[in-house]
Amino acid sequence: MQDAITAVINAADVQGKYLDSSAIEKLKKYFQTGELRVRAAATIAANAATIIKEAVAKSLLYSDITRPGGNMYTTRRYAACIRDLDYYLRYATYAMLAGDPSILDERVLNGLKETYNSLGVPIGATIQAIQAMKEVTAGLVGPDAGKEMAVYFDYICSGLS
Ligand SMILES: CCC1=C(C)/C(=C/C2=NC(=C\c3[nH]c(/C=C4\NC(=O)[C@H](C)[C@H]4CC)c(C)c3CCC(=O)O)/C(CCC(=O)O)=C2C)NC1=O
Repeated sequence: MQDAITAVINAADVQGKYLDSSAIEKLKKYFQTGELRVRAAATIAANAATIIKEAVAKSLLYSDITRPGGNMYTTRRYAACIRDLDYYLRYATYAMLAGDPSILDERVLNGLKETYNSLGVPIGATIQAIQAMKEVTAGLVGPDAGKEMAVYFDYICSGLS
């Protein structure tokens, strides 16, 4: 896993150089938004179950997916879906704190699309649910932190599509 600081340092180290002005600018931006990130992470942690519930209500409930024949039908599959959304929310929050998406590649997206395809989990509907989590989260943490979280929700969606 990488974060905004190690990303900048590793890039400089590869060239054997001190940080240039664009690297310094990246670090400045990261430190300036530090408190915002920590506050958002605390709010998300305290409201995770609500975020997921509202996102599911907005995107998946009462659709064909939750009816017989749908991939969320049966309690076991419904629970697996909710659990997956909880993974996405938690890992997006980690990535937002780190200011870097590498943890998503390593722990979430690696092999995920293949798993979904082999189990018949609908990727379009999953993306809709993640987009709904993005909206609900932004409503809760405010526009600035919401924008920051959006980067990582979108990263998961493009990794799935
Ligand atoms: C931390 C990283 C990580 C991820 C991301 C992960 C995902 C993941 N989701 C799975 C299943 C699943 N995922 C879903 C999800 C959904 N079905 C829908 O219709 C909805 C659109 C959607 C929810 C938004 C469902 C229903 C299953 C069970 C499918 C089945 O067994 O038939 C499986 C197969 C094994 C299992 O059932 O546990 C994995 C590996 N596991 C991990 O360890």
